[in-house]
Amino acid sequence: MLKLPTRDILPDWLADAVNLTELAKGSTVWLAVTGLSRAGKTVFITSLIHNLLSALHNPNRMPLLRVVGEGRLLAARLEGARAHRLPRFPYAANIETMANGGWPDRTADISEIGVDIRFVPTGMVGRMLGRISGDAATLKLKIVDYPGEWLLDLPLLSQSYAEWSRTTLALWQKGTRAEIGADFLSFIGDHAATEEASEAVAKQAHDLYRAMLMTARDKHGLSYLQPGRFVCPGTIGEVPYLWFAPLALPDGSDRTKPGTLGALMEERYEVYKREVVAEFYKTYFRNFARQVVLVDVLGALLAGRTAFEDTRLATEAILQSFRYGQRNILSTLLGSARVEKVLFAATKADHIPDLQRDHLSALLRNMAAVPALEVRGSDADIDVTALASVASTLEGTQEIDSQRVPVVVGRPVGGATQAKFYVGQVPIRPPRPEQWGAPFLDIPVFEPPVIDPAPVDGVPHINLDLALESLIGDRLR
Ligand SMILES: Nc1nc2c(ncn2[C@@H]2O[C@H](COP(=O)(O)OP(=O)(O)O)[C@@H](O)[C@H]2O)c(=O)[nH]1
Ligand SMILES: [Mg+2]
Repeated sequence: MLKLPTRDILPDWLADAVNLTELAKGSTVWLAVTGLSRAGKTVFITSLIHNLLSALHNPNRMPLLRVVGEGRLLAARLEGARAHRLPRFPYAANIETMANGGWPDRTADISEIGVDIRFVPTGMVGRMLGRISGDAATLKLKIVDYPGEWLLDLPLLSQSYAEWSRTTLALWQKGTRAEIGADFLSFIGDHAATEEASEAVAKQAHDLYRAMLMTARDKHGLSYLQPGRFVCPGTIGEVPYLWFAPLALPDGSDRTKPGTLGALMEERYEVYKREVVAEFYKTYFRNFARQVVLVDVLGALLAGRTAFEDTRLATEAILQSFRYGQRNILSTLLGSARVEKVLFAATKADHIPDLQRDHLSALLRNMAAVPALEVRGSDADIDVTALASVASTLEGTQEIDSQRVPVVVGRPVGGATQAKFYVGQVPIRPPRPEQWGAPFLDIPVFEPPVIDPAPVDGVPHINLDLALESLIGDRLR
């Protein structure tokens, strides 16, 4: 058996290129998939896995993932079920549902699934290694699905209960929110922070506050909703420390008096920050070196001004979890661990023709004010794209007012046949208030394409291979 040369006698180019031991033994990369509810996380992961498992049979499905396009993929298979810390992502059930023409069930918790990818490393290093070890490399890709709502809690960590209450109430006392929040606002109007602490009143305030958040999300399409666990609780269940809500605190006071309702709320708020928010960042987030944040930009545009503005706020807030600018709370929680790459992706891009997809990613970039490359400093490496995990339409053109315009061709849900749809124009900047008069887009819900549940043909998609290449391509060289 040949011995591997030790690192310090290797030529520089080789020593720099790769950690040989790691390459020979296989290594692991964590890819977290996040985004607000309905952004497309479940469909993204299901399609990604199905296409990876199918890539050997149908390399044309993922040509821009270089390990596939360059013919270096040897095998991709699901990691066996082991005793994992996190629940397993239900890939098999999901692909079955999609093959039957449906969309997967709604989920609101964290889950995990692994794919082992065996491949021939690129270039000289690979050929040399191949000779030395007779082995290909294996990358263990660990994919985690977690609710983007949880990232909306980052600002809480640097806010006292009084500060959080003031900011939150200021937001809910305006516009549409004030209408949605009428019951809650009137209840806390009757219960001052200074009144005597009462378990029952605290719970009632919490229930009204939470009901208000759910209505805002489900009936009005709002997404900038805090705390994130009130909307997506995950597995923590109904623990009493969750039973808090903001209260109107007298101006200038940052302390609550012991024994008051305010003090009870404050105590719970602080436990929530410590046990839930900080714990999430310390236990999980720090391992997710690569992350993709999915945003349903088209859905937000369709939902109108208030919902769009709210998605913009939420996306901006989510971005903060990937910025380490100054010494901030995040650096303290993550220690030396860093998120290396983040891709912000506008999903469901199959609803619009090819020419509009650049507009869609430009809009996402402008919405979230993703910093330009030059000013990023110590942030994660942030990129933006538009994609469709499942393409339910094809491209076409149609004559409108004696002009040929690009359209999408698909079968609307419940419709008998395919039809052409001119869906409108995607603006490249967040629309100004006066621009919301007429709707920007008119998009039907399309039937998903025909899908084979066996991992042979894969799922038609747009840019999924490119997205994966930008996220983990460097680990498959
Ligand atoms: N046409 C189309 N619809 C999609 C796509 N991805 C998601 N959807 C739709 O969006 C819904 C929500 O997606 P899902 O993955 O469950 O969102 P999650 O809550 O982020 O996990 C699905 O039920 C589909 O109707 C896509 O790539 N194309
Ligand atoms: Mg889901």
